[in-house]
Amino acid sequence: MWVRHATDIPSSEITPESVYRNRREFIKAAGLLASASVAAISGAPIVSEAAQRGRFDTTETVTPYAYATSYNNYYEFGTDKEDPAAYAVNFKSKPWKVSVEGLVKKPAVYDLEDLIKGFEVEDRIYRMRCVEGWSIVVPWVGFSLSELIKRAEPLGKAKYVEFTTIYAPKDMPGQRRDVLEWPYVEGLRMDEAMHPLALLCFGMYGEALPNQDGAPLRIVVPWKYGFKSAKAIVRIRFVKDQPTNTWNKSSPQEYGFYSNVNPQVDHPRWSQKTERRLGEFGKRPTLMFNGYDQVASLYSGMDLKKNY
Ligand SMILES: Nc1nc2c(c(=O)[nH]1)N[C@H]1C(S)=C(S)[C@@H](COP(=O)(O)O)O[C@H]1N2
Ligand SMILES: [Mo]
Repeated sequence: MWVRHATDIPSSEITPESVYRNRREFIKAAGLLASASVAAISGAPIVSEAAQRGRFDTTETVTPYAYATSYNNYYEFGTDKEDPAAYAVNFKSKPWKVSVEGLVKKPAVYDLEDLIKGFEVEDRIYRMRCVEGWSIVVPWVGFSLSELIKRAEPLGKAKYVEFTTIYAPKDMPGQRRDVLEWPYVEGLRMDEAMHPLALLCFGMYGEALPNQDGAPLRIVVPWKYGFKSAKAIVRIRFVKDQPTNTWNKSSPQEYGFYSNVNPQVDHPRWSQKTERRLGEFGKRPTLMFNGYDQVASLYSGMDLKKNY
């Protein structure tokens, strides 16, 4: 076991920043994850939580662990928000293989441990906003997807990266129903995937990812609607043409390929102007690119109403 399992934590436990930071230090000290670049080392003087936040971190209040792990979207385990926590409990996320393939110089099938070995792991406190109008702030654990992509050495012809979730209908009750086409597929344009904010993620709150949040490996693309952040990834494929993502296939008028958070483009069935942060009352305005303005240049010259 390379990190303590999140399921060992009582769901009532609220995880303030100081606690999960300390846990991350513990994980590092135990050599269970590759050493991280986070400046703080165990025994360092106590600094304010805000001061510990890194350049990618939002300064907003972190959503309590219990909310982020009990209100989920993960249709492989059912369509209700409570289903993933209830039905993913026994999902086997180990051993886990990931295939890096397609238009790359170095295709390979990795054991998850080898896929992430040698990279500098960070906590990244990101907002994530679901197209349904709720949002969370979570300290994810991982590293920039761009690091992995560089190691794979994509060919010039590779214009997009496609992510595929495991197909395991025996273990994923939702895959025995045709609510979506399985397996779940997502994709990013190469420059989006190379943006340092795009995170290859295998933990949250200093722990391994709980099953309901996509164990053992997912992506987190914080400027896009949550469905772009595919869970339980087994295949990363470099391709020439824009991949057809599952939600686009299911309902093309509602879900595009880009799916950048955009309060000016309403979903056909609901407004995108405001959102509710899990654990809070009331609504807050939704921000363009979910507040991640640094990605705007990726889309200069593009009509983001057409390319929703
Ligand atoms: N494989 C897979 N990945 C998925 C989904 C899914 O149904 N299957 N749902 C997506 C949606 S709609 C959202 S909002 C986020 C939710 O992530 P969370 O449950 O960790 O908050 O996961 C995304 N990734
Ligand atoms: Mo979502």
